Amino acid sequence: MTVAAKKLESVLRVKSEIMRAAGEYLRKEGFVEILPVILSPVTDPLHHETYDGKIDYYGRPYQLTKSMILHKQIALRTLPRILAFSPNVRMEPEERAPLRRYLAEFVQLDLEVRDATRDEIIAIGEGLFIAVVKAVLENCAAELESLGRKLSVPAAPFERITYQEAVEQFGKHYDEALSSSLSGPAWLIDFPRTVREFYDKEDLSRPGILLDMDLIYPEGYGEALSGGEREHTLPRILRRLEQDNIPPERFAEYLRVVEEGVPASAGFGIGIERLTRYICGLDHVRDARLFAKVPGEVDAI
Ligand code: ASN
Repeated sequence: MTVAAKKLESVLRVKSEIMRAAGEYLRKEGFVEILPVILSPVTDPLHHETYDGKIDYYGRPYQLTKSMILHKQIALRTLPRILAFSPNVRMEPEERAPLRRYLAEFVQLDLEVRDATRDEIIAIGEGLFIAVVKAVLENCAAELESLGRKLSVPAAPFERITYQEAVEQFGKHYDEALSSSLSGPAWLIDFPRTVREFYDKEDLSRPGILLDMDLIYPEGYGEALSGGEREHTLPRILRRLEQDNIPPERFAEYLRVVEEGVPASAGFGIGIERLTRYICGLDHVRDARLFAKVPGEVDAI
């Protein structure tokens, strides 16, 4: 076995443990795992441009899932707490490749909780992260050793920084500088409406500010997850679509269900390859999975 193959084996064993431990932690917290959606007439519009994965089916455009956010809200009509290991296809432009944390195909552990607040979902995120790090330290000591990775268990609650503070301190492209400045994972909260998608809930007592968050890894590894409380009423969602210049017809199927009623909720999605990259201390997210597709590269299998 080559050194590279041996390294990949260690990474994939750690990744398998991450997924096992995350599922176990969430099940103990009352979550039920649902199967992911791959194909739908609606998906996350995202705030940044990607090439659309469109498939024509009986003359109707279906899209490959960019994130399961809209389906998570709908699933909460049936179950109060859900998780899914959700494959996402985001055909990012080549300019993102140098950031070393984008893949055109990746998996996020997506979860959503009926009637939850952002504080409640942040506490679940901290518990999940700590449980995963502990499990890897306990069950993958040999793999971490062979990867030369030293990890410590962070203490909750994690530090919180507002978007405005991050921009004041590190500028608009705060990402890498903020992450490099941290000694442990930290929450970035209160994004402005103009930089996020329509489904993150606006704090009506602070118009223009959202009740959402990212988790940022330390050591320059950048963004770990995104989530927040959700807009769930038809008038609010229509208003947000209008503010984002998105024609409501684009989300007709979703809006029909919203009109029938979807519950208030909060949740997040944490990228499994990025989490594996951080835990294993890998230079590039491509080293955190088999069959990695880096934006701009066309020869991947
Ligand atoms: N999964 C994220 C969320 O729950 C959405 C995303 O990935 N864009 O908010």
